[in-house]
Amino acid sequence: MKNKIISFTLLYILLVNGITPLYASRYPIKIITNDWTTQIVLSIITGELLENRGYQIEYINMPTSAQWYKIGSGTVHVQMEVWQGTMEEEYLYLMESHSILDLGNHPATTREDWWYPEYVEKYCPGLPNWQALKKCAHVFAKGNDEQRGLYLGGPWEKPDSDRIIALGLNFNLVRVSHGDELWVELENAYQSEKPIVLFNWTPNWVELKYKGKFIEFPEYDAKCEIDPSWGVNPYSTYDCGNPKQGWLKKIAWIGLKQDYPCAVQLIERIELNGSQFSTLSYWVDVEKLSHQQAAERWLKENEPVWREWLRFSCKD
Ligand code: TMO
Repeated sequence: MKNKIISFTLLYILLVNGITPLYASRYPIKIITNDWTTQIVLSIITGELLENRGYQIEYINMPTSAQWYKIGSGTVHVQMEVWQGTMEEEYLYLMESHSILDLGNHPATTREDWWYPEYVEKYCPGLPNWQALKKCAHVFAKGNDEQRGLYLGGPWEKPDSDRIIALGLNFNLVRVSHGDELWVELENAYQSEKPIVLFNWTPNWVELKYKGKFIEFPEYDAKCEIDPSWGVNPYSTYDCGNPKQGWLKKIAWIGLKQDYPCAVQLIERIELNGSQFSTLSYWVDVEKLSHQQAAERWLKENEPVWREWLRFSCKD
């Protein structure tokens, strides 16, 4: 009888605790997709390569604002594009709390900031210097407020309304909810040479199609965002631009390394340069390929590149 109880107990322990973890550890790797082109296409490329190595993957779509807590707690696992200009603060916070891994930088220099097509200089002499915006805010006005300019922002930026106030700009901020909406407005303005100033970044398709420039705000400094006394406005933070030579990196939830060290190694090996990023977005935003089609085209045209990424021995 005693033996029976023991063996039942053993069986129970085995079933509940012994066998389950074996399967539980083979969870799908969850890759975050956000709301701009290259991030989505690169996520699909990454997913295809992980599948090629035998992993199950899932794409989880969310805005960047919702991702930090989730990647820090392991609800989602991989983010292929973290941009310094808009996301450094959250990245540093998660690194300091030891909840994510830095899986390396892409070999690309990035910039994210206010941008305008070159013809706008006719309407606002003195650009790209930000001081010029003080004199010609009205040129960018839209709707019934004829004095205040309109700045069209993306869903990712730093507190731009703080920057507008800190620098004494007579501008309203309007944010789109998906990156694609910026390009609709840009195309419309471009067709009729209307003044426009909007959020843009590099690498991106825009530089392959249009001439234009970033506004030169006061030079970025980490202190600008935490120390009011720093910079042109001694009472305010955010009185500067974003970094001009920003990084672009990949991150993962810290637990992924323990569960799937080889998958982590593969993600470390995946990297694109600036012109590859621009090209991916050109295929989608100008040539109108779907994200999936762009990922497939890239894989087809760059087989030696990704074969090399896959060439390492490691098995999870
Ligand atoms: C993060 N982004 C490239 C859209 O600025």
